[in-house]
Amino acid sequence: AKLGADLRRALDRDEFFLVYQPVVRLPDGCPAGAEALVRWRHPERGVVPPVEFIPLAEQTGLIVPLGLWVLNEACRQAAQWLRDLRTTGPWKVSVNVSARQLSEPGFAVQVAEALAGWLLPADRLMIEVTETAIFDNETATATLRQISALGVALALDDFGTGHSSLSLLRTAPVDVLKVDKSFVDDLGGDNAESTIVTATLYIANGLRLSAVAEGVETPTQARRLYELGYQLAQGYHFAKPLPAEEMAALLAGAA
Ligand code: G
Ligand code: G
Ligand code: NA
Ligand code: MN
Repeated sequence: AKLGADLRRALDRDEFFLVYQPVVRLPDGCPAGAEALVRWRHPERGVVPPVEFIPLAEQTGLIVPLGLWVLNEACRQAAQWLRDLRTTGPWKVSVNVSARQLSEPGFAVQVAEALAGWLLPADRLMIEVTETAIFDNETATATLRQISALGVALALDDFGTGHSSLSLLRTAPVDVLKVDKSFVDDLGGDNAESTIVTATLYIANGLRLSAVAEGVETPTQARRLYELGYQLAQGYHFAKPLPAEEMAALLAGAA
């Protein structure tokens, strides 16, 4: 209960911040993007990980104002990188959005306002949603179509672990499949996970989508993914979520 009360005050007290995990191109290791991940600097507990407060924020509805803050902070940061770094690389910044936010009728307008307010070109932003967040949710799917029409990319996060992955590819404006870490963990050998990782890339290629392998922790996994034809990956093997300045340094060196 205490944590819930603290969480309600945390936005006003400016206790949240974002870290950024690079998405890298497997052939050359260059950053192709950065996933924004929220952190909470609690005055007594120190940094609280999102697994401890995102579910709470979802239950209480606080995820709506918190998510709006995350969206704006990520757009602000991306626009600043674009001005400061003068990189020509086609990197995007991605933001995780939960079901509750997508069900808010004004969400697509808030995305448009964030882009306009921070002068960020729409093609620099990606929204990450889980299959479960949009499954059987007409409002969410309609919202995603509006966001997609702005030119913002859409990634299906934790792909393969939610509801109805394949039928969503027919109805939702998806651009990127993010293959869940649980499949990448067990990559190698003659098992279901390897088949699923291979099949996901086949589907992505056939539908002209990008595929990102998530949670890559070892050089062996990275090599296997590359051999399978994966172009993009993310995980501790490449980099953990980084402070904004460290992410900026990586983007500055990107071709
Ligand atoms: O970052 P890890 O960094 O511990 O994130 C744990 C979980 O919290 C993941 O499922 C991630 O998608 C989710 N998460 C991290 N940041 C955000 C955010 O800004 N919004 C939402 N809705 N989820 C987030
Ligand atoms: O659900 P989502 O894919 O947004 O979750 C991202 C979460 O995964 C974050 O908590 C991030 O810190 C974590 N993460 C990213 N790469 C790795 C990795 O290689 N190993 C592990 N264990 N977690 C990772
Ligand atoms: Na994500
Ligand atoms: Mn994921």
